[in-house]
Amino acid sequence: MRKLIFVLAPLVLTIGLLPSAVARAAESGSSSGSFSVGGVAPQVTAVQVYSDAACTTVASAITPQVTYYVKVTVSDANTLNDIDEVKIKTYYDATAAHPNESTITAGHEQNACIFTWTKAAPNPTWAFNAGAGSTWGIVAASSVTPTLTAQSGDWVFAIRFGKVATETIAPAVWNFHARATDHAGHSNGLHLWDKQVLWYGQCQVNTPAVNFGEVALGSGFGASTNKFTGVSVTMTANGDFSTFVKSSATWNGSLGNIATLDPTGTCVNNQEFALKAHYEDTYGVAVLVDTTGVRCRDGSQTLEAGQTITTGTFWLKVSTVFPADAYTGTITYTIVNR
Ligand SMILES: [Ca+2]
Ligand SMILES: [Ca+2]
Repeated sequence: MRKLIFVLAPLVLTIGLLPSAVARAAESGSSSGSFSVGGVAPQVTAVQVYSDAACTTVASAITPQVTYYVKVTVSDANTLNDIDEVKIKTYYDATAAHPNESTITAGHEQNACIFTWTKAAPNPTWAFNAGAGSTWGIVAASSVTPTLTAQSGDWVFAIRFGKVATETIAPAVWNFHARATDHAGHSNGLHLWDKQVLWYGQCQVNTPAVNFGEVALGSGFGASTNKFTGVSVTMTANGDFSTFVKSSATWNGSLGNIATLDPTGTCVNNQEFALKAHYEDTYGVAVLVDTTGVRCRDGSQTLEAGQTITTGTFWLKVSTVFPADAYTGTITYTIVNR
């Protein structure tokens, strides 16, 4: 009897396991698999300024108001979808000391601009900060965002320097810096040194007509004779400049007569006239106007608002013989690099 008991015990155990085995075969099962990767910093591997949209011609000198293309090559092992912001700083460096970009915290119309691409749905945004400067620009339609599913690609910023971005005179330079920042706040940047900015100037005449009225034959020059004052001119420049003034060689009468400018100011011949000009209504130092341009005022770098002179003055002299007529011509101001 003791033997039987010994054998039965394993049998009972076996039977007892069977219902459990049948139930397990009817189930579907799954387990979750998972792993994580850390956010890694992007890398800015190249930054350069080009004069063409295809980014084939490197620009070493920049003319304000002309569009240039800054290409920034970025890689991120988390793919470019991880990039939240790409920022370009460009800044004036009077001594080519190459200060770190971290010293540039704000834009300034003469000395710095910060261009920013920001990831956004449905489209990214392109913006610039030049302080009070409004003539700087970024052309969103000409700027390029790379394929964001890629691991690396090129951002192209189509930018314009402002009108008064300081002209570089050696040793001065302009520097660039590009920085990419990802979603985790990791960032990386790269400097680009020693670009030039060329002279830029603009002269706007705010007084549409200089009308001396009816003048006596043979009259002028004199401090109070045939005088027109209050001419307003606004000059905007990113460096030293001179303003020149000139006249058309002939002024045409409404009846078909011709008046001819005499740049010597003597007006000894019939139908000659002459002009003197001074920007501050000081007759004693007024200059004789010619047809090619005489220098009438020097200035230096302005803000974007420009320097407005409202005291421009002209004096007219006419010869003693003139057909009665109303003569009109053109007085032109030009601004040049000084
Ligand atoms: Ca990343
Ligand atoms: Ca100069």
